[in-house]
Amino acid sequence: MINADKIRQQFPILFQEVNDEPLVYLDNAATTQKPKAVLDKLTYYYENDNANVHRGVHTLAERATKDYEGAREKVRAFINANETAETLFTRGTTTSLNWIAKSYGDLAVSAGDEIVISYMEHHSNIIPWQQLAERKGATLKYIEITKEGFLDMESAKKQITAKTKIVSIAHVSNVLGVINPIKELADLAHKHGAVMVVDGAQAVPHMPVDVQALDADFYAFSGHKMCGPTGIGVLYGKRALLEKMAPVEFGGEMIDFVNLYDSTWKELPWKFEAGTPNIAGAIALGAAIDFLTEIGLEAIHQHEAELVAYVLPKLQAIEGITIYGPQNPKDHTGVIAFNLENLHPHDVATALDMEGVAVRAGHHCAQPLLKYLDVPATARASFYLYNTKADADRLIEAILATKEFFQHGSI
Ligand code: C6P
Repeated sequence: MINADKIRQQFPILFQEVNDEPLVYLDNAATTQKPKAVLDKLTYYYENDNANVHRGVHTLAERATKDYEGAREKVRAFINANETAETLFTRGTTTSLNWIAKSYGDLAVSAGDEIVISYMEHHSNIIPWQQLAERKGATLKYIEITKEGFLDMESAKKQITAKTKIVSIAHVSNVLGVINPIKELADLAHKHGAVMVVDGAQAVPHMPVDVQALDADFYAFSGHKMCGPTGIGVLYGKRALLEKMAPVEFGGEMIDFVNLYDSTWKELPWKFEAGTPNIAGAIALGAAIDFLTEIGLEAIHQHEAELVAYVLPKLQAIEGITIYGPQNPKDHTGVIAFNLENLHPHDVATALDMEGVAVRAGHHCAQPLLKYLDVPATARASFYLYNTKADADRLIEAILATKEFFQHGSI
């Protein structure tokens, strides 16, 4: 059990008023807030250790390099990668997925091959594959979603065939709030000789993830959704695949020898990390990992499950509400997309903001999914470890007040 009231004390940003109301931050799927430990780490680094990594022999450069590579080891341990060579620092999930599609995609996909994704993917896990399919003359195929909001495994079995070279699926949907059966999908992909790519943006911050147990070939996630800074993320890849792949970017840091007309690359993981990396971001991500690990990912997962078990029935009881994804709290993560009858989600989000409650409204960068659900946009509340049942109550009260306002013109 975690004590969210105590944990939230470590997040200074949460203690402010928005529109004269205490802030309730429920937009964690977009980005999470940062604890003091992460903010302090950033300041400490810039005040004490700032230097470029891997090149200098002076003391600051050595300290920066030690902490940057130390952060990589923290990432490795956090997702249980086999070795640090398999954990590359990127700008975030989007960059990680683009690197896979460009580097592995160009290597492994030819005309007539198939790439399989699903209708519940984020644009970052759609467009790189569309581009790859176009470059190579390959076909992009979609796994269906069941009426209940789960990935349809019968459809997966039909779509993944001997022609499939890549399967790429979100571990957790940023709209439907479902956890997808990655190990089962990986087994299916491997049976047909395809690789399994996982978009872990909404999973790694919220539950224990073991890339080896999942047998994922590639796994992508972002630091800013797990209490770390923006501009830093991770691409995990199995060594055997990364070894074969060409770097996506070229320049300083990633080279071994540069001749006039050709060059050789450093070994993994550095061959992919061209230019000065986001050193402070990586080190602060390491601090975020320490912070989350100390609380415990299983405990965080349980806490969010408890919040969902508390808030989902209360939401479901609101007249005229539609909640997307599975209706049983035990099948739903802390990402809850909803609409109120006759109200535009942007109006709902604006009205909730007037009550101090921050939620997202829009297509959530998942336009094909919203089209599939036949809805132009939704509101979305998303919970994290510092949210409490009191926050859930404020959400419910604000939704009821919003309904009242739009029906009768006053709150
Ligand atoms: N989803 C949301 O509000 P980046 O922007 O690279 O850190 O993450 C992209 C991304 C990829 N996959 C999934 C499942 C995601 O949810 C996201 C980011 C945010 O839902 C911002 S659009």
